[in-house]
Amino acid sequence: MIQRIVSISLWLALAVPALAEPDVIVIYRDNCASCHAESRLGGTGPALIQESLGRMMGPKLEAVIANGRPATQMEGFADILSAEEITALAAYLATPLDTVPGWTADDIAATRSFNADYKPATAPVFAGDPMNITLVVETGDHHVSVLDGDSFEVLDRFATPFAVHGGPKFSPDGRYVFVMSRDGWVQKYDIWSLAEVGRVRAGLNSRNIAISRDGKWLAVANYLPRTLTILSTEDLSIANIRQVTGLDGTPSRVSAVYQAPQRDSFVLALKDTPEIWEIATSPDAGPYHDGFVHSFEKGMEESLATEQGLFARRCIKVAEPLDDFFFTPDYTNLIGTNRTGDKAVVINLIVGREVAEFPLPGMPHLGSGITWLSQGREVMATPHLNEAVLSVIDLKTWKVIKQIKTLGPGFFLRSHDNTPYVWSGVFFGPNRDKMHIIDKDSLEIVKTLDPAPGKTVAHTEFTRDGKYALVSIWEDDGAVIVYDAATLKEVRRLPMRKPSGKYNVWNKITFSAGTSH
Ligand code: DHE
Repeated sequence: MIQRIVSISLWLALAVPALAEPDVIVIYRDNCASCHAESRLGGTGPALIQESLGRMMGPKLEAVIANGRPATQMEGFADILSAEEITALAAYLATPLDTVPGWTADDIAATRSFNADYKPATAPVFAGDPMNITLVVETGDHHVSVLDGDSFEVLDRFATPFAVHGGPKFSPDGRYVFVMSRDGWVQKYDIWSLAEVGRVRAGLNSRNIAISRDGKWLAVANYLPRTLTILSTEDLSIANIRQVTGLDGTPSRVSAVYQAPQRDSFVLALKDTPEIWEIATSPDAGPYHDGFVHSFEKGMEESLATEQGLFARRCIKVAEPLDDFFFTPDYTNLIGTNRTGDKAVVINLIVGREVAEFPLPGMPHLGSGITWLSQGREVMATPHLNEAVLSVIDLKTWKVIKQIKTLGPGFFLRSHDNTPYVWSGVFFGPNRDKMHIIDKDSLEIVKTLDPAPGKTVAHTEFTRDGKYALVSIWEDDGAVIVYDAATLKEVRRLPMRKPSGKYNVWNKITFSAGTSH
């Protein structure tokens, strides 16, 4: 009898395909879960469920698993998994979850927690200039270092939620900062007191945050669920949850949300529907001109609004979804691209429609764009994730006036009013250890720094006065290098765990032209 059971089991084992569901789940757990979470609801990487993957199913998904995804942390698995395993994994990811949890106002509220030891200071607890604090996001061990911008002393180092992405946002007075992680947590930190205030999970898979001009509201752009969550900055309570559904009824992911300070609004880049949304952060938002599709819905979500017109939505129709934005310094015009497209579209926010377009192939990364005056004309520059160039665009004529050839595709750009240079790192390829220094007038590379051969050198931030430039060695045993921004000589090297972005309070709250917002 026992022998018969063994033979049947053996037969079953041979008859069952090599990749039964439990095997695929093990492959998923071993290779994918550390970034995308065991639940598939996303962590450092996006949620791997039908709702998030959208059209990226079947062979497209297999190609991404095999070869990785340019410009992201997604590496290829072709050397680790067999073709059969990759196919099975893609099929597994296409299967719906038994239940996709919603993320309701109650769910969000249940995650809100506060630091019991927090005591708000009445003045900064450190001697340095609170406006010259620079935060360093250390993704190596999910911490933020609070750097004194004059002495470069680390005043505090606090733990953040898992996988912070995008720039932290400062309150207009520079006292508080809000940090967001890809899995939707928002953390509030008091710089004066050097202490966390509290945190809340505003989404399951989130993109970035924006703070309103008056500092009262914080918007969280979500991929999952398809919502924009607006929190009160005061106590992280929910002020509004906006379901993001296009005019044709298509639910859409929010690629990013931006503050348009002069307009008193949030502007949303939508990934799945050809619309741009503007959400009023004051009853006096605008200006607007006639001729746009404009709706002030008074649905259930709006019932939480405390003032008439607050959080009202304006919807601008565009020809195709635009998921990456850059704003002119006066926030009158928005330049948008579709990552898969080859042109940029200029949308005037007053009239609410397209006013120009120009060719811009090679996956420009407009979110990193910066502006400056070059020989009297206002220009913006953007790196490209797919091409070894920086495009420089005249903001009056909307013409690409120069493509500066670099040693590889870049990701971030930075400058400062008090420096004649733009700092542009090579982020991809064999030269990712190089940092180009570009003259703002001649638009030529005048020097290429190579401070840590073989290591990724990326992302620059300036001190408040523009005297020093801080550059990351983007490695787990990395560092922030402090350069004299005039002589381009290294003056300090501060050890850090995979430092990514760095954010100076003054440069951020004054919307310095040299920094992306
Ligand atoms: Fe980012 C900012 C989108 C991948 C590090 N990134 C932003 C912003 C957007 C964006 C819209 C501006 C938001 C803000 O600051 O409020 N990033 C995207 C993508 O669509 C992309 C290509 C794919 C993705 O997976 O989301 C992407 N980004 C990455 C990375 O792989 C990086 C290098 C590492 C990481 O942490 O994920 C990365 N992104 C950053 C950083 C900023 C950022 C450090 C803030 C830059 C700044 O100076 O303000």
